[in-house]
Amino acid sequence: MYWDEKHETMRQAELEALQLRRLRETLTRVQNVEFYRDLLEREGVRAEEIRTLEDVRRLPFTKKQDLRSGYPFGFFAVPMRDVVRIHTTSGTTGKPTVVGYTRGDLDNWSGLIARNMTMVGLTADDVFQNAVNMGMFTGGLGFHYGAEKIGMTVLPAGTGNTKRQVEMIDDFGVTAIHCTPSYAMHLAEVAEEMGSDLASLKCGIFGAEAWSDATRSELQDRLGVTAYDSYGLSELYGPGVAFECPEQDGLHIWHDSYLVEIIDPVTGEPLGPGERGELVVTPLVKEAMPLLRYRTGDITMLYEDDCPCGRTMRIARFSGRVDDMLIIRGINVFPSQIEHVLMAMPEVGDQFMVYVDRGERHLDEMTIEVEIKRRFFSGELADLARLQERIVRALREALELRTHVRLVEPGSLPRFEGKSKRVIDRRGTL
Ligand code: DLL
Repeated sequence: MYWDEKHETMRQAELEALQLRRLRETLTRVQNVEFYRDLLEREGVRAEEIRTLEDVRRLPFTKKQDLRSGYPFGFFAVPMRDVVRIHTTSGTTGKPTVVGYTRGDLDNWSGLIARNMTMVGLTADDVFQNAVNMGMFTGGLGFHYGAEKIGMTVLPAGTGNTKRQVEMIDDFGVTAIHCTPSYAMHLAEVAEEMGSDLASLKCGIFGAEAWSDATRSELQDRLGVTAYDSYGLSELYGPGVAFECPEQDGLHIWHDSYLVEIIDPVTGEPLGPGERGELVVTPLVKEAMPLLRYRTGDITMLYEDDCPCGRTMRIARFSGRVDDMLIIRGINVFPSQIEHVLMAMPEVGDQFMVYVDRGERHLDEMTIEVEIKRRFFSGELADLARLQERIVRALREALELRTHVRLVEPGSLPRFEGKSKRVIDRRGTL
């Protein structure tokens, strides 16, 4: 099922012509932003020189720090009276990144989300619970207007009050839910405690943070849904950049609206299909805040082949962020690798926390607290010791690193309503 069949299945030549036209329009729009006027002049790049899609590589990158330096409205390319909405990122340090939208942007954005939800079979007959923060976070209003565009019955539930969320699913016959994968785990736990099997639910849309295939299996089993991965970032409108189809094998990125490159994060050189690197995106239809070659910091790769669903471009599920990478005694560790190992073990519960400390002799030490499922936790001490040793071994194989593992009681680690914060690095500044 298509929302916008023409754009979703465009063949190469036609697509490239559209991308190039839109890239050139974007180059005109960025001329209204002082930062870009100066940058392009400094780099000696003139818009007229961009004649093919490959020429995009002649343009400079835009980084998150650049956007911060323009706080609050320095990257707006239209007068404020044309900006009809503002969202911000949840920056944990310093000022957030500010994103502006024109009326045209809001229409484009909700159209992209409508594509996603139509792709997985949702229609005006569905009842949709939107269980993410409805405020400055783009996930809330982004999905709200996309779902309304399709004509779904929308519950702007927000986060928190999880028992009430479970009751709403049951009482209102909710068929589709949107939340972060960490909140979905918590919702499953509360529904089980309440004795609800969430019978009406069939579709789960989870995103805003990385989650593994093992977590997907668990969520599908416990919530009784088909779980789809949803990717986006505020700087590129928000959610709606890439989304899984019923094949659940890679995410479709809407390439009529986003020009995609994968680069080596260190050298900035382009990487080909099948090679993992940093996703760089030039949005092609953004009006209020056009960007050139935005470095997302997210790690993925292009698929080589088309999808059996008929849609073209696909990228792999995300394996982490360039800046999430922990360097422990010289070894690169992504939190997603830890999640992958833990979620594959049947005794392990839903939650874990990672602590990194500078230990004796200035060596980095990684300690992982792991919740164990109740039926295993009450077992013999010797069994627990064996389980702990097994986890240490599995982690050592995956990470090539010896870690400390502490098994903890079910329910004792923090739960997250929005994005999870599972890594606490206590080494101080390096
Ligand atoms: O998280 C937008 C969003 C809302 C996406 C709801 C999906 C669903 P930001 O708060 O700006 O925007 O955070 C963007 O979150 O650069 C990734 O690092 C991470 N992220 C988002 N979706 C995924 C995903 C929203 N599916 C940052 N897998 C991005 C892995 C994700 N990481």
